Amino acid sequence: MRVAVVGATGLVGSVMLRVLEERNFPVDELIVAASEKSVGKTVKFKDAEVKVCSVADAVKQKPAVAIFSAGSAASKEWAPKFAEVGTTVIDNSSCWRMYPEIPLVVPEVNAGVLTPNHKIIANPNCSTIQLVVAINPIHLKYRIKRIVVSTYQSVTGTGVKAVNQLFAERQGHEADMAYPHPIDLNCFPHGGTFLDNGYTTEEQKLIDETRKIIGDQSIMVSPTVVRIPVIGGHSESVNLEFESEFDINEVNEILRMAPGVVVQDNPSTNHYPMPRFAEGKDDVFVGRIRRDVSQPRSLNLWVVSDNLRKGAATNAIQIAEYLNAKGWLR
Ligand code: 11C
Repeated sequence: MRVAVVGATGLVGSVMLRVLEERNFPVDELIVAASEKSVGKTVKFKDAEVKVCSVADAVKQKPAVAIFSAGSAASKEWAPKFAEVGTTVIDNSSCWRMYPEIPLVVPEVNAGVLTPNHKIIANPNCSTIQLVVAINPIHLKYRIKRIVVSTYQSVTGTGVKAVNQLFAERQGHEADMAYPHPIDLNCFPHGGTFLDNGYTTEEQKLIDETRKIIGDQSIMVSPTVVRIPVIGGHSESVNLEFESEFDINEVNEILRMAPGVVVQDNPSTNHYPMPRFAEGKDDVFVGRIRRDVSQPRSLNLWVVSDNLRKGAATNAIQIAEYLNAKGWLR
């Protein structure tokens, strides 16, 4: 299969190449595209050096699938051009996510919405992906009424400039600032940009994308996004209020059986999810599973995942795997 990765030289793009290789996705020919300033550079894939081409050249080669992580502006301009030549686009930007006709997919939750006619498919925001993988299996049993979620997000979610800022500050060097404040030895309740309603774009995505993926607009979501000086993954403190009473043992069992979820929950051995452990892995780790002691029908969870893998590259490639298994990529 001819596969294009658009934005292959970025943080997520390079993880996409690694995940394609690791999962043995059937790539017969890899097209690596990026912005003009990267054209002519090479990237490594399966022991070969692959030359970066322009996005326009990638369209001309009519790949079966193009996996995008090049930002919203590039997705807006180029995804329709790929779709026109018959390529299926899986787009990691926020550009298409809330269009009603564009599926927003986390395969463990809603792969069933996909059809062979969908030529642009949106990959959700990282913090939403790990949230819905963890909560949807419990929702199917007890119906979630309200979610209160506070995130502790890795600087890798912002990109390489933010990673460089963190390490420059740590080493006492002058930092090129990705954030309005120092991030080392600090944290701030600010992800994305502020909206008129007082929430940030990252928080609004948690509301809108969660409802769309789970397919229930009545679920109430109260999010706070916090950036912390961590690189391995995003963590989330999640409080769920259900419509019906639940059995905590059954919740544990549901989570242990849930696809894509690994339960790490043993307080007696200090065993709980952490970004240092989640880094480089494809699962969503769930722990601190306990009743909310302040009100009935409510549960607390701690959810951690590598935002560059399940939160971005791995989820996109799992969508491609699903389409390929259906015979829809050609
Ligand atoms: C962050 N979640 O950690 C973001 C990065 O909409 O895909 C990804 C933004 C997006 O800042």
